[in-house]
Amino acid sequence: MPKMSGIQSILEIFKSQNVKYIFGNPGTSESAFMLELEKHPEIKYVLVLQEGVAIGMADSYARSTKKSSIVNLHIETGLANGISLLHNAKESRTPIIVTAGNKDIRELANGRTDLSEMVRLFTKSTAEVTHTEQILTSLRKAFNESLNYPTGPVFVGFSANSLDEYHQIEIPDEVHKTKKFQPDMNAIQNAVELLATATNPMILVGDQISQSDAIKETVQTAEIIGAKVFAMSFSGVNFPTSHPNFRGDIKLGYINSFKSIEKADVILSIGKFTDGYYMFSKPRLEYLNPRTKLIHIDVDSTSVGNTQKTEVGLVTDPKIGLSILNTALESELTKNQKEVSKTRNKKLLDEKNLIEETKKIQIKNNWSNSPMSPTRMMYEISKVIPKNAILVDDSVTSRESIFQTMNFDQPNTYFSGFGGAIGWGMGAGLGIQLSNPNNPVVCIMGDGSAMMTIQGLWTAANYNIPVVNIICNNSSYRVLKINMNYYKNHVLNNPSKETSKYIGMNFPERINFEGISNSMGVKAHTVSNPEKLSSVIEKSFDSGNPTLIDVHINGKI
Ligand SMILES: Cc1ncc(C[n+]2csc(CCOP(=O)(O)OP(=O)(O)O)c2C)c(N)n1
Ligand SMILES: [Mg+2]
Repeated sequence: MPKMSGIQSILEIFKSQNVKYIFGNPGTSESAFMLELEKHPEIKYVLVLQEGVAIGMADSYARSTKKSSIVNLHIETGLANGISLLHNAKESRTPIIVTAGNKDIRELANGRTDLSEMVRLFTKSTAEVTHTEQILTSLRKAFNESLNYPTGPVFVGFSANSLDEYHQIEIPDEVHKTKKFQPDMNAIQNAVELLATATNPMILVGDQISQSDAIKETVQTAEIIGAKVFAMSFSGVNFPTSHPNFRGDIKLGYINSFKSIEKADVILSIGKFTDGYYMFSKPRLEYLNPRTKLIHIDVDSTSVGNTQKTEVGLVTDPKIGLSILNTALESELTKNQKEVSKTRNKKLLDEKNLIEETKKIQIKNNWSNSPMSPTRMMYEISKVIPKNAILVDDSVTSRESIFQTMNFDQPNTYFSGFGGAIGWGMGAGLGIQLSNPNNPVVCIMGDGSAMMTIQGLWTAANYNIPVVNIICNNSSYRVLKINMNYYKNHVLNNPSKETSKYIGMNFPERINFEGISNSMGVKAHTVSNPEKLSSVIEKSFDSGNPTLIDVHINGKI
């Protein structure tokens, strides 16, 4: 067994796991990391100037490659800056391994912070290596736990002594995703019985579908049972948006979402039951109509049958579980039941055609608004976005217009953040571009969100990561205004004519993104005339360099 220092073995383990990038921002406690990295040209250190950018990059990189990504932050101070977006990674089950240096364990009583304790709430598991001999098992555990179901971020801290002291270590083989589990066949039978006799079945799709590559299986289920499909989350492509059965997003806990699903007699929910959107008092704790029977599929036994009344719980990988369910449905549905499903599918197709017509009318109605409407902005983008482009979406209230003008039918063509912390997009665009070097990447962000991690532009420029960044500049935190109105009208039940003053939700002057971007080395353009937008986008893609387009749009609510 070779003898090496702690930090030597950490980087040898990273190498054995085929780690290509470390996203980070160093401090003095990471000196050992930075020095040892000099001997590892196969691992590229990507410097960010704000920790949120590193987490955003690692989040999208891991989701796109379906492998654990590595972040290295500086002790408690750098870690604290990363925690906001680490919350998103925890919510979206992203396999990130966050590492940090810590003080020597002998300083336990001399002001050494318990980093594990600090990040516990935002990770799947945490560990602090206090002795060199703990490195192998702690990192093996980190790769395994981050990558195996339910996937998620983990933290490993390293005391200074553990990095410098020597030990004997056998470098491990690469860790692979191993635990894909089959469903309980009795539960499958119960699900088949419920779905076969349902008169108004619906499906709620969640992000575990894109994570498990289960789009095809979900589409099959929807078609076999003739179900309307809603996305309770859509941070990856969980269902083809142009499919006749797909009806877009719902936000569980909100009145309109309840109205969309209250008539379902059976709901098949796939992935984590998505909550967290509703932030007011008087929440609806049960999302479904009490008469609706719920079948819930997820990879996490603690999420199935958890807060919601559940008729059938299926703890399984959705790809495997749905494929078994589909075979059973195909063989057990009667001829008559199949006919009924077909009729429902036909009705859903007619409805979808009408919806598509309405979308076209809405685009026309918003055509010549000044300032430009978000709908016109997205229409102009849709005209010129390359066929093989990947769209990274952190556009907040402009998202609706993205889905009004574009479809996402193929896996890995669309990514958005999930979990609520703004600032995800700026790093996420870079992470998607690094993991997909041959695809054009366009990253659409709200002005508020972009400003949270605007330092990402420096990283784009310095590593020449050619993302086309597009800002929805509405000079406001528009979503907060919409939510303020909801609060007044539906929570306080006080729909007075007098509008709120929206304190803390307006930027009196439009932020000068062109100036900020140019100052960090990313060539930028400001566009307020919609006629000019598509040609600026085309030129940006053609440049092969990172660019920023600041689009001045209407923030009216
Ligand atoms: C880190 C963090 N700080 C604050 C918030 C509260 N917040 C949620 S959305 C939002 C504004 C988003 O504005 P913008 O990106 O401009 O999108 P718009 O609503 O204008 O479409 C804010 C401040 C948050 N979610 N996360
Ligand atoms: Mg805004």
